[in-house]
Amino acid sequence: MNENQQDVMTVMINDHRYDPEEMTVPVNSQIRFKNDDQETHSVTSSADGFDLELDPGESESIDFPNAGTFDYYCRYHPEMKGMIVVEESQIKEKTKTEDEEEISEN
Ligand SMILES: [Cu+2]
Repeated sequence: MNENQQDVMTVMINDHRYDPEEMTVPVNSQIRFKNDDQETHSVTSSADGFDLELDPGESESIDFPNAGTFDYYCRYHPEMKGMIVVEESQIKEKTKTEDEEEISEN
């Protein structure tokens, strides 16, 4: 078996709940949503535009290339709510510019 090089975290859907309901991941994470319930659920975010529909036993993944807070819910059961918090990773990428000069107070 070839394990993923990337950390893949999983949100399980079971008993009309996302588990965990809140997950914090670094930028560029991929999160897998797996429906372990007996009926169809969705993973829908109106703000960020993702919308997975998962039949029982199905799973799909979403990439999170940008930092932010992403609320989502289930279209079929609006009481089902979850949140993904994507944080800047500690490792700076090479896109950082040098115009961040320190401003000293007088
Ligand atoms: Cu649902």
